[in-house]
Amino acid sequence: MYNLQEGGPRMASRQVIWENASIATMRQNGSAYGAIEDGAIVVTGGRISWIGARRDLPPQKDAERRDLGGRWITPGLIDCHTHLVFAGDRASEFELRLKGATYEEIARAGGGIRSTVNSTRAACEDDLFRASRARLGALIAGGVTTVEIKSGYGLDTENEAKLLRVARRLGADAPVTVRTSFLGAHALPPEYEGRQADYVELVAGEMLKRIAAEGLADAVDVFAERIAFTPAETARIFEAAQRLGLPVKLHADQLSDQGGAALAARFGALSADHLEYASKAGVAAMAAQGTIAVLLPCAFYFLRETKKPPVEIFRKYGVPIAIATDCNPGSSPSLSLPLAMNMACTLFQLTPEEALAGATRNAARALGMADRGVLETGKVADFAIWDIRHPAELAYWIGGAPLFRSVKDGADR
Ligand code: DI6
Ligand code: FE
Repeated sequence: MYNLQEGGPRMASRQVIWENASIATMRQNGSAYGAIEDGAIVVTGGRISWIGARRDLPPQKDAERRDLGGRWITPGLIDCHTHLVFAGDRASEFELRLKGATYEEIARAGGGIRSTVNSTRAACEDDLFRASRARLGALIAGGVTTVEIKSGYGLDTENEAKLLRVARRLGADAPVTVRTSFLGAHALPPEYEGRQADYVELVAGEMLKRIAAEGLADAVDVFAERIAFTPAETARIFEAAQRLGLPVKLHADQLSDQGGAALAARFGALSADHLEYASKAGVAAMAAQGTIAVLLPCAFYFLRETKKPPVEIFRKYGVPIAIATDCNPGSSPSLSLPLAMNMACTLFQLTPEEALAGATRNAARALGMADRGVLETGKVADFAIWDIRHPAELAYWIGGAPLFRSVKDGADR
C-alpha cells in the first residue's frame, strides 16, 4: 500500500533539474530579458533553489533531469486584471456597437454591465464555475500560471460572495494561483436606480465587511467613471477597504479623465488600470507612490478606442507597465495574454521585452506578489516553456502562443 508518511516528505524534497534551455529570467540585470543562455533551473519543494548557466550547475545527486531541447523558459505569465467569472455573453451589444452605438450609450440604456449582472445572478454556482473554468483553461494554454479575478457582476452581497467563491474554487481546481478583487462598485444595480449614495454605503459597509470576514478578497477595486462611480464615492470605498487592511486598485481614466490615476496614487493603490485618459500629473503621482500602470490593449481594441494611454510619460516617470487581458464579456472577450502582449506592441508601441515584463515582473507587482514574476532563487517555481527561438516571439504571434508546457509550483503538466 502507498505509504503517505513516507511519500509526503519525499515529495517535498524531490529535486528536478530543468536544463538545456535558454532562460528569460526577466530580472533587471542589464541584459535583454535578463537572459541566460544554455541555462538550468533546479526546483526543490516547489521553489527555485538554483538558477544559472548550466556549466556552473553544482553536482546534484538524486535529482530528476528534464532536457528541454534548447527551448525557452520564461516566468509563468501573470494575468493581473480579469473579470473571468460571469455568465452569458454580450455578442448582441457587439453588433450594436458595430452599427455605431457607443459602450457608454449602451450602458446608459440599461445594457452593458447590467445585462451580465442579470445572467450572472440567475446562474447557479456550479454553472458559473463550469463556464469560467473553460475560460481559465484557455488562459492557462497561453502560459498563465497566476490570474487575478474580480467580482462585479453580482452587485448584491450574496451574489458578489458567490462570484468570489467561484473564483477561489477555480484556484483550487486548476494549476493556477488565483488572486481575487472585490469590485462591488462596478456599476449601479437596477434596484438602486436613483439611490447611488445608498449603494455606495452598502458596498463600503455590509458588503465589504462580509467579503473581508469570509476572506474572499485579496484586494478592493472600483470602476471610477462617468457611467460608474465618482472620485468621492471611490474614496469612501477605499477608506473602508483600508480600515479592513485590504489593498486597493482602480479602473482609472478608461473613458474620460476623472483624475483616477492621481486618486489611485493618493490611496497607495497597487495599480491603476486602463489609463487611456490619464493626465501627466496623474502619472507623476503614480510614480511617487509606486503604483503600477496596468494597460489593457484588448479592451482598447474591442471598444475601438482611439485615445492611447500615455506610454511615453509612464516611461519618462519610470512607472512600471503591466499588461493584462481584462477578460470580460463587454469590453474585452479575450482569452489570450500573449495576444494582449502583441496588441500592447502594435497598438501602444511597447517593445516585446516591455510586453513580457508587463505580463510577468510588473504584473506580479500589480498584485503585490513578491514571490513571482521573475526567475531567481527563492521564487516560486512557476514557469512557462515555449517552442520559440527568441523571446520576442511571445509578442509576435497573433493569437498563437507556442507553449510547450507550463510548470506550476514545480509540478509539470
Ligand atoms: N471596465 C471594463 O473595461 C470592464 N469593466 C470596467 O470597469 C467592462 C465590463 C463589462 O462591460 O462587462
Ligand atoms: Fe476591467
